[in-house]
Amino acid sequence: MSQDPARNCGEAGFTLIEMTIAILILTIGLLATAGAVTYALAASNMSRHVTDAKLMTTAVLEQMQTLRNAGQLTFGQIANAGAVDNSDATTPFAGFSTAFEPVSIVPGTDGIYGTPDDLSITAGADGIWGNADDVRDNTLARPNFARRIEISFLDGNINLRKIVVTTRFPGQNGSIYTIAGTSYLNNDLNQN
Ligand SMILES: [Ca+2]
Repeated sequence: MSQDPARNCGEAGFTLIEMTIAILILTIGLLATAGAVTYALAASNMSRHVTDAKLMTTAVLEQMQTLRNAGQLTFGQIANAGAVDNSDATTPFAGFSTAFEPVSIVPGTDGIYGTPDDLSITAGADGIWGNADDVRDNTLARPNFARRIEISFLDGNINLRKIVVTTRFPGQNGSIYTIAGTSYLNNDLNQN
């Protein structure tokens, strides 16, 4: 009975060197795929941070209009600390900080985002919210994000405010990025 030469060839299998080369090629391919997946995840993460920072910026810009329209703050009170005019207000307001502050998921007892009581869960021994003895819960803040609110008179017009909100957020490789939004608010409930 004669043997099939082609079958003999098939039974010889792969040599060690062939297997080594095949594994090497497979490993290079897997490493390249892992690199692409890592890059895609980093890009996706960055994209999410940009979107969140934009929302954090516009949310505070829109809050200012709501505060004015709802009468929660008077036009004179929508200002940074030190520039607040409480003369027409029933409830005094200390003003918004000009520093970068943590971005809280809750506005605190005053219902206003961007004030010192945003992270407070109790008022502390003095019973006054938003001062140094408050008990704060830092887990209410979005980690590595911070926001600044700058309010000025536009061109010296006392009936027109310029509001610039800047949100700082984490970028790739430990870098920090910022997004800023500007809006204008006038002393008229019927307009923007
Ligand atoms: Ca607050």
